[in-house]
Amino acid sequence: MSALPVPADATLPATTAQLFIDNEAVPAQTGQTLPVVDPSTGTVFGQIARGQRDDVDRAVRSARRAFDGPWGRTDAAQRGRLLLKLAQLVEREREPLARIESRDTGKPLRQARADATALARYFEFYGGAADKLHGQTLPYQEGYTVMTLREPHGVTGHIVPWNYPMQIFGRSVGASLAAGNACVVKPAEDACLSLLRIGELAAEAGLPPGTLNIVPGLGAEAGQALAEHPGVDHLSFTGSTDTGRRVAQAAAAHFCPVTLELGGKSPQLVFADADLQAAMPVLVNAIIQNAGQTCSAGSRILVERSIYDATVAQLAERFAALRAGPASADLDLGPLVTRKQQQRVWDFLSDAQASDLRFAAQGQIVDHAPSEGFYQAPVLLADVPIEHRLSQHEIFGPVLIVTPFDDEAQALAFANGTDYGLVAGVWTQDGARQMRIARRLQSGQVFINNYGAGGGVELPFGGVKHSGYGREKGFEALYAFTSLKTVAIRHG
Ligand code: TXE
Repeated sequence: MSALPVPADATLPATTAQLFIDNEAVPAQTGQTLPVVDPSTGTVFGQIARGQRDDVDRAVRSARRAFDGPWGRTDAAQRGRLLLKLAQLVEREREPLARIESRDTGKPLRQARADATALARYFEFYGGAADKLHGQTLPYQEGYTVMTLREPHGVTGHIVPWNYPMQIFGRSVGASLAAGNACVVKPAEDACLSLLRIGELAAEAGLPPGTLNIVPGLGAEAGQALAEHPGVDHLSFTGSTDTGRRVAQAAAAHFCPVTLELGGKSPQLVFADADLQAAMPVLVNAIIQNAGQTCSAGSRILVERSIYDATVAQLAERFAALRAGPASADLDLGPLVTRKQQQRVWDFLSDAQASDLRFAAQGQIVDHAPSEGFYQAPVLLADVPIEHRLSQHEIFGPVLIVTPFDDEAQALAFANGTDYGLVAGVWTQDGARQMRIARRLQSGQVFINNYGAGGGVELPFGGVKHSGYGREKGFEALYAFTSLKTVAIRHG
């Protein structure tokens, strides 16, 4: 039986996607389900099993058996081969995976395709890295040999949000499996179909039963149960700051280490000497991609006053040309993921209106977009004071904030002046300033004269301050998924 309704096109009948445990599709123990909603139309097109505490427990036990059994005995080179095989299967299934994701999340098709490509690349990167992760020998006193061993934690839990299910799954599960852990994944209740299909592909690639288990369900039920489970040895969480705090508290009760990626209010600093022509499409894309529902969205632009009016005018021209519509129409933006997200963005925009902020430009929702879909036209807000709520909080929608600054010191103060610190962009031709600012920005990543570096599977990623802690992506992530053991031998 398939875990999935497999909605490879937009017209499939409603069926129920099950949990994926021990390489098998199984119903939730309560038999309960949750609706799957198409954000482009606002209609229900399927059901997913509603995993709860008992299901999470079953998945953790299954992962433990795999870790103590066949998976734990699989050597690093073979783990790498299996991940490379999984990468190939994801490539083979790129189009159906993209279509599932696009329907489930509302992403325009080409963005969903890019996510599937990135997922394959994560498995490829970590497949290649699996047998290159090792400890060291350390100089110590005469008569000793001391070494460190990098060992997997055991069972790792992964709480995945709905904005980039495939990419976030790839970066955390890929690294964890490469390091030798067995995984239990709790996808977001709003978007889990692609991940259930990937579970099946992992089984097809040859991962032993229990190595990768997927339990969809509500955050407060399955998510909380996973964070609290004493059998989980490491947790990766991507989502909101409030939920991240709850997850970290639950994990602390059993001393479980956590990696937290909690979003941001990422600034791009544009100085008067910037190459504006090169910057402009990047500035727009950084907030438009995935309808602004991106943890690293470039959601604030700080512009030196001498070029401020010209920059806002150029941005406004581009914003006015942007179009939002159904995911299948593959426009600049799809709908937001849920009615709840749409309401959240509306609340921020009502606040902007109440505060008399300047709406410098707005894109359009195309006429043929279904009226029940969760659409939001992109909005450009100019002259927004740094202390305003819209400058301080993550909106998670296609709303770009622009603020002028007078000098480098003020630019830095504004850039660092929120609770977040995930990503920053700096646009200037002045090499000394590039380095000065890169060092002083409170941010996990800094991009100079670019933004996001095309996704950067290889580039360590994570935040400071309320954006979280720990690093994902790149080789660095592998360290988080291992614990270091020191072995000291006295041989005289
Ligand atoms: O997030 P939650 P929501 C931000 C963004 C967005 C806001 C709210 O600003 O507008 O969060 O989104 C699971 N124990 N980001 O409500 O609640 C949940 O099921 C364990 C930023 O969707 O953080 C889902 O799988 N897990 C972000 C995941 O946590 C729990 C991505 C994220 O949900 C849980 C998403 C609990 N008690 C939202 N409660 C980013 N950093 O990219 C919920 N979950």
